[in-house]
Amino acid sequence: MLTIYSDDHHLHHGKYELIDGQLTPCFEKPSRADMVLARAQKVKLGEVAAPREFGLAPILRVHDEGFVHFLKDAWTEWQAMGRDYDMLPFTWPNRRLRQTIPDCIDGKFGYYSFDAGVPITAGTWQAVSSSVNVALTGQAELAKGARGVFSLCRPPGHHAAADYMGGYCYFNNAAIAAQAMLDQGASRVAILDVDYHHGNGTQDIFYDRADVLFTSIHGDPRFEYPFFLGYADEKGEGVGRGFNFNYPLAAGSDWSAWSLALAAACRQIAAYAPDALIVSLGVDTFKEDPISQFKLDSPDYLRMGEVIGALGLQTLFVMEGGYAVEEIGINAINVLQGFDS
Ligand code: SP5
Ligand code: ZN
Repeated sequence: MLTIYSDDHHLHHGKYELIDGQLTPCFEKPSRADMVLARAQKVKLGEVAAPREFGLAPILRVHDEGFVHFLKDAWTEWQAMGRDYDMLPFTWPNRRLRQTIPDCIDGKFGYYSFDAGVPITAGTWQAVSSSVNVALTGQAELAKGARGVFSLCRPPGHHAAADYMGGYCYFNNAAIAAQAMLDQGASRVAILDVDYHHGNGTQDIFYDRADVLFTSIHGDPRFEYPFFLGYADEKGEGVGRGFNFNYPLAAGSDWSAWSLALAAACRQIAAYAPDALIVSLGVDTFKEDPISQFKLDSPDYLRMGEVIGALGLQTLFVMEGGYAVEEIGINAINVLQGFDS
């Protein structure tokens, strides 16, 4: 399988996130993508290619213009305040607060985010732009006829909605790739989100649409981040009703429980008969993941890939989460090897 990868992700390396009440070194760090790339090369998964440059147009098909420009200019504005350390947001427009865009950088950051898991550094804009290009280059290769392509995106994207970032995610790489497929003539695209966390951003972007089916298997939001979306009764709205399916699972779920949800999601995807499938590939379902509570083991990822491959669809894999850095390469690449087998 062809892998699309850019070294630009190294330019994004936040220092801290807020976890368990403490400023903690970021779990979302450059070594994650390095380990996945190293594994792809070690097992000779296939050619590794650099992304092409797509510019802002495909991003603006999904994301709000004010949001995009905030992200583009944020570091410059921050530095103009005399600050040379990482940006983090700390106030959000909660219920009964004004949904207004303040003038100052701290206010704007709160408006355009939903948590403190999105540090912005000097290189964040370049890294998140390249991550989108990695997804779009994979999409272009799929359009040329490839059966499966791996977009080794970093930073990840599935928590980012049209006008807010959060959960280590800035631009929604998978959603931008899905929209590009539709813009190039596809009628229907299915997204299967296997990351441990609910893909709230992707769900939100396509919630009122029937041309993208969104399915997600994740830790039940009653106990797990992102807490405020991802419940089983979220089925879509308007013409999108019936095109959104969530499978929230209990803490401690292993392959036996997880694979039942995968089988159900695959039945829905098959019935939808999409032109292509996008897999939001997070491997934070792993039993030793430091921030997660599922119990998948490394061989389970081979089986995951086999089940996805049995759908017989052209498939773009877009890297999302996974924080057990030692095993992230084995687990992610196992999915792709299972798919190819
Ligand atoms: C892309 C992705 O996987 N984003 C995940 C963002 C999760 N952020 C909140 C993490 C909360 C972890 N709480 C458990 C701490 C264990 N001591
Ligand atoms: Zn995750």
